[in-house]
Amino acid sequence: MIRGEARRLGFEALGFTAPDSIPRADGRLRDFVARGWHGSMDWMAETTERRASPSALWPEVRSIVVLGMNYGPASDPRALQARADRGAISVYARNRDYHDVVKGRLKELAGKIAARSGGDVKVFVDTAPVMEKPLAEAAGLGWQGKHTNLVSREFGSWLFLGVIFTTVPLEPDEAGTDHCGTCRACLDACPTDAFPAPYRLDARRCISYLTIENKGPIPTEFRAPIGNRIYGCDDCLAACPWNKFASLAAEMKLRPRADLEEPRLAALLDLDDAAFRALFAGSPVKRIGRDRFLRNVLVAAGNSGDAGLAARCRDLAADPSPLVRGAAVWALSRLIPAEALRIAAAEHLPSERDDGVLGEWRDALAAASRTKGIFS
Ligand code: B12
Ligand code: SF4
Ligand code: SF4
Repeated sequence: MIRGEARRLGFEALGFTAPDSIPRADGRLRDFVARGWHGSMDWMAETTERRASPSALWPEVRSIVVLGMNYGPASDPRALQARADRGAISVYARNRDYHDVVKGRLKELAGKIAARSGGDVKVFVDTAPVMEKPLAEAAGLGWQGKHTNLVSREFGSWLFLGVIFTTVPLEPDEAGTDHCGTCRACLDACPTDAFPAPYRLDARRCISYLTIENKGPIPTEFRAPIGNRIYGCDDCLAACPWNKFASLAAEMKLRPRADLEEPRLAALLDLDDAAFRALFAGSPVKRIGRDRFLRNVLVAAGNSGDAGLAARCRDLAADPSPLVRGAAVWALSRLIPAEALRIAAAEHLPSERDDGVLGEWRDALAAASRTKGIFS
């Protein structure tokens, strides 16, 4: 019944596992947090015990159903990186928020399980303290590849995961086995060198973390490697050879919206709060808010080499948000000659407050004088 209903609801992958099936996750999660690789995601450190053990989260749980929904793209998302005037939004965020899509279906399936068995159920997708990837491996959906995400022989890197905990006893499936072999394509593909070792990720260096979770300025060392990625990153996922078996997302809500496939940076730089909310209504991008999004777009503008974007960057150097102003200064410093930067500084610096943006100006002017020799 569960397999049939799951398929009907659009879950292409499904497996069953037991609550004690991920004994190594606890030590590995603790090690990840102890090294500080979670960065500012404090919720990971605060929930370690419950996160690593389903029974600590819910002592009554007897079985875990893990589900996967395919969001495969039509083509390699990395192709967009060649178009510097466009912003690259990662595949998962080009239409409706998967949390809403997957959670609604999980609730429906869980309701059927509860009605049929009389047992209790709880559903989770992404935001709860549950380690979805090791559970998915234990339930036989695939294996955690060297890029740390779940790889499926049928869907490659492109599965969203969702989980149902239940008090109902259900026979576990066999765990997935590792098929990475000697491949290291994902490790070599990472633009910011975020893998300290195979199967291990330092989130602080990952573009997904830097552009989505990180609330402050993007550290300078990562701005150039970010290129035109303005929300998340797909490079390690897209590099995986197992994607040759992947297929296009069947769920229409997970196929890209035409206007989010290759949006123009010039148009995105014009977004005010109301326009941002309207453009990203129902999208996961909305979660980071206009200021963080504009910070990302400005980094891409700085990497574009397009001096035509400089006028808008100059306006944004006077934006009410210090996060936006700081990123605008960096973008300007990459788009206009040193002399013009000095003139812009003379215009903006007198009204600048000491909230980090002065430092951005100082660094930008110092870099300009070094590379272009105007102050020497
Ligand atoms: C925190 C988080 C992030 C963080 C940290 C990512 C990470 N790898 O930990 C950031 C913001 C960087 C992130 C980015 C992304 N995320 Co995310 N994220 C999560 C979240 C909420 C928790 C993950 C977690 O527990 N991390 C803690 C670490 C310790 O756990 P782990 O990754 O499983 O680590 C394992 C390995 O390191 C391994 N390991 C450690 N040491 C060793 C040693 C050896 C020898 C071996 C073999 C293994 C090994 O064991 C660990 C435990 O299993 C999950 C949802 C959830 N609740 O599970 C989504 C989730 C993992 N994210 C997801 C997605 C789609 C992404 C992005 C692709 C989004 C994007 N396009 O930008 C990127 C991918 C980046 C990447 N390469 O991982 C999906 C992945 C689906 C899948 N098929 O796997 C999830 C499951 C959400 C969902 N419900 O679909 N994410
Ligand atoms: S998502 Fe991008 S930045 Fe993050 S680990 Fe993968 S390739 Fe590196
Ligand atoms: S790219 Fe290669 S190493 Fe990375 S997850 Fe895929 S098969 Fe494994």
